[in-house]
Amino acid sequence: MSPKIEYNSNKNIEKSVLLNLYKNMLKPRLIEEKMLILLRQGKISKWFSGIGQEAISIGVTLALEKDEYILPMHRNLGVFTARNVPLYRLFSQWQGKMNGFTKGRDRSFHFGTQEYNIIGMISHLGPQLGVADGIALANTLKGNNKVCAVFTGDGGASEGDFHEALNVASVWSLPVLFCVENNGYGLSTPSSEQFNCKDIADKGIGYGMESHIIDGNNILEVYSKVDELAKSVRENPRPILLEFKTFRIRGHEEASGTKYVPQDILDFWAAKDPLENYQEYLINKGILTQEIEISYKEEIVHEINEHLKLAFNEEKIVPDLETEINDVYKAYDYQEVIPLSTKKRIRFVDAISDGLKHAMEKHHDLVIMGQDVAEYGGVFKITDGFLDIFGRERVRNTPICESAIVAAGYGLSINGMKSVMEMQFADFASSGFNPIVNLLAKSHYRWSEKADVVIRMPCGGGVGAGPFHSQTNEAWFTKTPGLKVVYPAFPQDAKGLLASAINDPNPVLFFEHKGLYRSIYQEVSEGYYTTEIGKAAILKEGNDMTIISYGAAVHWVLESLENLKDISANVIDLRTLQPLDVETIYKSVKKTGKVIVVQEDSMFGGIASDVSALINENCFEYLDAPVKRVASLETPIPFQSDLEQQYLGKSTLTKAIQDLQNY
Ligand SMILES: Cc1ncc(C[n+]2csc(CCOP(=O)(O)OP(=O)(O)O)c2C)c(N)n1
Repeated sequence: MSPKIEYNSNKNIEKSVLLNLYKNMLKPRLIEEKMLILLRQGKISKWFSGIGQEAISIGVTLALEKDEYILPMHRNLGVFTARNVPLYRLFSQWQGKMNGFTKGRDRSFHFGTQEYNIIGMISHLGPQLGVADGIALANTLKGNNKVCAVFTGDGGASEGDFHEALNVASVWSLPVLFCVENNGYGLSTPSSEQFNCKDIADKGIGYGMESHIIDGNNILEVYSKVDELAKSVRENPRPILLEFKTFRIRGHEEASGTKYVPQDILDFWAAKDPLENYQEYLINKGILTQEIEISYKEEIVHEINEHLKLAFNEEKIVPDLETEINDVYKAYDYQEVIPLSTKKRIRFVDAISDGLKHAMEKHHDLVIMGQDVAEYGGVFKITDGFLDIFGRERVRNTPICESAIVAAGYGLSINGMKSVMEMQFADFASSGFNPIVNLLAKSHYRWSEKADVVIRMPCGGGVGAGPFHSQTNEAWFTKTPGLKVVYPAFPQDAKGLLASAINDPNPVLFFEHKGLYRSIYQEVSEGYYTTEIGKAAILKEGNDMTIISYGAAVHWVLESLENLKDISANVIDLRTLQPLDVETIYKSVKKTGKVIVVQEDSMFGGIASDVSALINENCFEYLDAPVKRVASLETPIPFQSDLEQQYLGKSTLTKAIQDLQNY
């Protein structure tokens, strides 16, 4: 039988390399064959087969240097085996055991390992591509001439994340190989229902990006083409789109089968099996002998069996509550930098700008990314003049690609750098929501990897900006374990808390109320200092009641109390919403016995509700009245000023305080 794949024998590849490619392809195939048996025996739960696609994983991985990052997907077992990840660790990972990579917290290939420079996927497929942008950006800024490869499928390539990541990579000339495995189907959906151009490679034109079509079943073509392109990208950094034509010969996952795939297509691709064809080729060339074949198989099967034994013999994980809770955030030793005594009266907006500038001076690996942040200085002028001081590499205008930029921030973090992303308006975080709540928030818990990213969130109403430029959407994020949420009300706090947020290796959403930017002044300490995250401030001492608030609503409270001189309230500014300073809250409530929690956001599901519930659960015996919440209407926030004033909870606050006093 002769191979159904044309191998170009002109390629001058050494015999040892030819055999190495074969052995490397054989390994994932033999592992998979074993896994399919274990699946039938009910010993593993789910399997996404990459049989028939091994040439792509192996060719790409072996063409890259070992310290170059690869971001694989769910069918790229070969990436892991070609990087020599110990098999028992993979088997433990799939069985949810401790020797895996996620302490049993995530399954299959949903993990990364810095040791092997492999960054695994989250289920959402597309965000992976933006992470590669960030990793590549860090490589570029370090000037290390490294390339990075990221995988996706023909299905994943339909996601907005694909568009955003390619667009950003092209605009920034990032050294990324975007590897699309076009295997004909995304679950049951054929490529013809997934996209409407002839080849996925055609999409490169739209991004101004070089692209190539490669026979993904031909290991020699994959390896030599990727090797050639990787060398070229190291010399001349740029993104390249690679479409690997291949086929998913088994079901999406083992349980789902392939009934929806016409038999003639399956037969066609079965004949183009990358391993069998290459084996034939090597035998015909006299390079692969029966002896070598047997020795490879014996060695690999022995390794599989030994490592399986290790994994099966490993104890099941015993849940430990404290470990689970503690691993949500990366442990971090807060370093207090005490403020200087010299102060200057400045606005809220100036304090944030000043804090950010000091952080840029302190951290040479800190990058600012955001729309219009460079020459224009950002729409609120926070980064005005930064470009001249810190240069274009560190103060980066971004395309309108929120999702890719959040993901890129994560990629920068993975590759050892820090970033602050300016969300132009907090409202637009909805366009970057997935990477915030799934990539950044869950990273440390899932695979012990930090997400050293701060997202600045200019937010809030009272400025006549309508439903899409006025929301205060902190509750979208406080509910997601793994994020820290900071929300200052005063310039001195804003400056110190921003410095701390940037020092903290965990992802921080930093809310800045735009109504405060130019209306609130304070004597603010000069120079660099930090303010601890997670500590509330007591603004007024009093005994009649506790009033708890944060952000602009703190100023509503102070204003109301100006007109209620006979009421002595203990006023707490939370400053941080996640983690919440419950000690300060409980201490005050136990002293006063009455509480109002005030938020600018609409009522249901907000911070006030949770603070109220915590007080009820923990301080019930001390309460002399029901906990009162003051918040805005259960409508979107309207534009016209009278409507907006009616919407905002501010107008109901004074009466609420009086009612509680009289209760
Ligand atoms: C955002 C998102 N939507 C839907 C899914 C469910 N899903 C998982 S894999 C998959 C098909 C992916 O197809 P493709 O990218 O072509 O990769 P393949 O499985 O063919 O290798 C789908 C629909 C998901 N994981 N994430």
